Amino acid sequence: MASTAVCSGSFDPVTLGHLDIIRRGAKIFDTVYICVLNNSSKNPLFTVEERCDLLKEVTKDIPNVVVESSKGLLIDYARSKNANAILRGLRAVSDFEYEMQITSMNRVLDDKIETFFMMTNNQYSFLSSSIVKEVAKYSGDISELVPPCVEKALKEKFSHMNE
Ligand code: COD
Repeated sequence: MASTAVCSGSFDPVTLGHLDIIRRGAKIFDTVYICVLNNSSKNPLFTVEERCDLLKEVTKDIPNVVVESSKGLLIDYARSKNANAILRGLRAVSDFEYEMQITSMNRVLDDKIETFFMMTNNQYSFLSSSIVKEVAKYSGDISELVPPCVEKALKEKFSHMNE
C-alpha cells in the first residue's frame, strides 16, 4: 500500500523549519500533501492563497509534494486523500502539550490514521512563523530563516503596511 502523509499547518509564512520537515517527510512517504489550514486562534498576515503560492514555489523541486488548502477538519482532509499518516514537526517541550491534544482528538475521530512526529533540525529549533514576522516587521535580517521568495513577500507585505 502506498504511504500518504498530510502535513498541516498555518504556514503564515513557510519557514526553513517547515521546509526541513517537508523535505525529510517526502523521503519517507510516497506522497506528502501539505494542507494549509486556518488557525482560528491566530490572525494571519498572508491569505490562504498567498501561503499556498509560497509553499508551491519552495517545494517545486520535490515531485511527491502536493500543496492544497482546506476549510474543514484536518482528519476529514486526510481521509479525502486516503492518507494513512499525519506528519507534524516538534520543536520543544512547549509544542508537546498542544500536539498531544490534537493527536488524541484526531485518534478519537479516526483511529486508522497515525500521527508521526519529526524532531526539528537543531538549527531551526527556535524558528516559528511568528518570530520571522516579528523580525521582518522591524526590517531585521531573515535571510537565514526563510527561503528567498518568502523574504521578498514579507518585505512587500510590511512595506505596504508601513505606507
Ligand atoms: N521545526 C520543525 N517543525 C516546525 C517548525 C520548526 N522550526 N516550525 C513549525 N513546525 C511544525 C509545527 O510543529 C507543525 O507541525 C507544522 O510545522 C505547522 O506549523 P505552523 O506553526 O505553521 O502551524 P500550526 O501549528 O499553527 O497549525 C495550526 C493548525 C490549526 C493548522 C494545526 O494545529 C492543525 O492542523 N490543527 C488541526 C485542526 C483540526 O482538525 N482540529 C480538530 C481536531 S483537534
